[in-house]
Amino acid sequence: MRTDEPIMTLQAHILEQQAHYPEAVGTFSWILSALSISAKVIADKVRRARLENVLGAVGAENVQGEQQQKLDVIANEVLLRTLGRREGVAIVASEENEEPVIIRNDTQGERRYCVLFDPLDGSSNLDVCGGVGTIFSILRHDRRAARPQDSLLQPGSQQVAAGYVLYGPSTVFVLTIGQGVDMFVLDPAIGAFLRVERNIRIPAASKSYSLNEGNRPTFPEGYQRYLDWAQKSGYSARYAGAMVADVHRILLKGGVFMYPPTRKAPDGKLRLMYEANPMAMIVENAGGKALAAPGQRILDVRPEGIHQRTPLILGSPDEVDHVVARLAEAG
Ligand code: AHM
Ligand code: MG
Repeated sequence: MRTDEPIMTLQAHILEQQAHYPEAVGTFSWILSALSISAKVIADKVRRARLENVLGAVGAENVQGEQQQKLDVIANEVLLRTLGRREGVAIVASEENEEPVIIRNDTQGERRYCVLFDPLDGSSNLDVCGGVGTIFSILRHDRRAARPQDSLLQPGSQQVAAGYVLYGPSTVFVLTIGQGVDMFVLDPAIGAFLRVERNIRIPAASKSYSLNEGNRPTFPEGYQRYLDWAQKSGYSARYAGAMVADVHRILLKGGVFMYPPTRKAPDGKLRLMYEANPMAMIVENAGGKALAAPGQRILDVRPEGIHQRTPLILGSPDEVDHVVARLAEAG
């Protein structure tokens, strides 16, 4: 944190942002404050997981057919309980729940929002004390939608805010509301997130790529060409196996993150609504690029289902361009 700037909490930052919108009545700010409380509770649970014996799988699979970790379930409940009580929330959708939770669907009254989240991304890292995160996306609730849940099916370009929380050596909250990207760190001594950086700009280039190279034999040819090119060009590989940790590194240091289509996951593994859209909004608002394929911006993808998956290429603009050039060569 710079010592020549006033100390600014996340709460104060949200109020400062709200002041730019004279018509705002604070509903949206309440939702962000619920997310900040959830982040503090989840950070505490993650830190105490080994002590309280809540590591490992619950033995059930989530809607995606993946093993649920005990902490996936706990983090999901924390978010549902915190957000479910907030006035301005119409619908909550979680990667861990098959159906969205409709909280309110009145046709009148104040403006309401939909909140989508991945409660604990990269949760298989928990057992080894690796970084994990929460990712969220906020959309305006569309009261005209035929069914309330159809209101969720908006392209990422319609998000009003997006962010993530990284539970690492410190707890970091990265938020974009419309334009800039700002970063906060939890000060455990006072229980508040403090602003440490404003208007983050992603480096335009950095010789670093991040993807699960174990899947290389079944990547489309363009990705193989890219890896050949990058390795000949002196690139480093960095992969935490938790998207929040990988994207956070790229936001600050540059590089490119990819989850390409594979034989096992022909549409890629990552979820459009809970992972790709919020991360794409953050990266674009920091000056980076986020694509599903050459010429296909993530934020323009029209969702057909809330759990749909997408390939993802995201990061420093020059580095994304290098990947796109190799994909285009391969046709
Ligand atoms: P999750 O939401 O079930 O935790 O899965 C998403 C995670 C991402 O954080 C990470 O980038 C990716 O899965 C890693 O997948 P893989 O193990 O196939 O490399
Ligand atoms: Mg995830």
